[in-house]
Amino acid sequence: MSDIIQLFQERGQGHVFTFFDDLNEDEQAGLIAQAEQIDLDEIEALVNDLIQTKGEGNDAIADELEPADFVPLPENGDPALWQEAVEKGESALRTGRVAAFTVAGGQGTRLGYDGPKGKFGVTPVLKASLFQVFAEKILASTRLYGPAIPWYVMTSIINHEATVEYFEANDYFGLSPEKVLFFSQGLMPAVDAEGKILLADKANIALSPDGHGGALRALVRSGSIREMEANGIDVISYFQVDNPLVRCIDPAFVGFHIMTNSELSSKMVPKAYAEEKVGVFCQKDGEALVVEYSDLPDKLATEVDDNGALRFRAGSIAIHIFNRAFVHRLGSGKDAAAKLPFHLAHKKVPYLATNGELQTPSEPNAYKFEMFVFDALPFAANPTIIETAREDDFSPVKNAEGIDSAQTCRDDQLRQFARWTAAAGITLNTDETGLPEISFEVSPLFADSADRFVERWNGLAEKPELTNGLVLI
Ligand code: UD2
Repeated sequence: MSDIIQLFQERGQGHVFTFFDDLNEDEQAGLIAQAEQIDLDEIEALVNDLIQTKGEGNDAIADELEPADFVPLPENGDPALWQEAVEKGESALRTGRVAAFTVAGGQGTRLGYDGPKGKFGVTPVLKASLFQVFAEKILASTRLYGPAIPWYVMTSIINHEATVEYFEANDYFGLSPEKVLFFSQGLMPAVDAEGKILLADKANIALSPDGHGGALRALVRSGSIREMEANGIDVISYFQVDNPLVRCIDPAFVGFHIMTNSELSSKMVPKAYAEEKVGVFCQKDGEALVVEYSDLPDKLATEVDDNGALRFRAGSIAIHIFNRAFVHRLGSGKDAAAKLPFHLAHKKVPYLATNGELQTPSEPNAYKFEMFVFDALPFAANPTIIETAREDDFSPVKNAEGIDSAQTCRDDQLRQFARWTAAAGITLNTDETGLPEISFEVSPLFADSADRFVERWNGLAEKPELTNGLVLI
């Protein structure tokens, strides 16, 4: 008997191999390979700590939380400091210290889109995909600053092949193929209430991605961190696949990160309303942390300060900069004191019962384990949080309809384009929210900021008429 089967039996997980003898050789090898990826000590500890002691803990935290400090926008703070940050950031970009990094391993269930979420078309006219928008923004920054900016894309077993094929089929959207680097994140098994690992079918364990926090381990395991070190990269600009408004490479943000000698920097926007589904930057015993919206007690989420503003208003929009050595420290697992915790999600997971029948539960029957990348914050030296303008950095596509949908994101892009044309002296007809009457598009390759738009527009020998369907490339 294979050692791994024996180990699983000794640890009370032998049922994973119930149908082993029914499998062909390839399937057997596949199942063994899946089992070998699972750290049974880790699963056992998680079952004990999270499932069997569920419901304890969290509330006590409420009294100890304070809002986190952040650097306000130049108009609310210190314009000279921001200017200094831009200069420092640009200099880091010119010397090739910066990489872009996208987490794209999620399932995108809420959007109801089949396939890698990054393929979803988001721009108003061309319906260019999320991946294309990011690629063009990175290309635009590369053209501006010189050295090609490498772009690391984290996928998962669910979408790795389809993602790579999509880039190949589209010539990497103008980027050098060797500068676009894909790696797959880790997986965790789903378990039942007793901690038994579930089978998806006779030959497969019910595995799912280990959360975006798995990015830190995966960056190390894939060799990406070593590669960055060899290439003199120490600044990792992190963003999620769902937000086409993000400034993938933002010199001011890079500059603040470097100036403060930060191991992990983050952007915040003031929350639009108390229930907004974003984590909140807080402080506890002098340490910065993000409290996820579902964990923030209502009392704190709705509390207002003397000016009537939400007291805990620093919303996390999942835009960060990591220091490379910091990722190495956390992702290698060598520093036992600096480990991302797992969070528990109670879900409906179809599974194969030991009698060989496939069960499709109508109620949550299983637990999944996920790490959140922002849980790295308390471990970081000199964490820096800067304010950003929501309209210039954040409009995610999460839902098929309503809030944070393709429609709201398209409108936010149009509002941004209309602000840019206004900066160049062309006033479009808009509604009271700034949404123009016409639908048009500015490719990041034409301009990716108001200033650059003005510069490019003024430089055009023949200026096109801004009409419905116009695309500026
Ligand atoms: C996330 C944040 C929330 C806020 C919001 C902003 C969490 C738990 N919450 O909410 O505080 O910042 O974003 O938009 O993160 N992903 C992977 N692998 C995984 C799981 C997710 O790559 O195993 C990626 C996924 O592809 C996406 C991103 O992580 O790019 C966000 O995941 P989500 O949709 O689960 O996060 P959400 O919207 O609940």
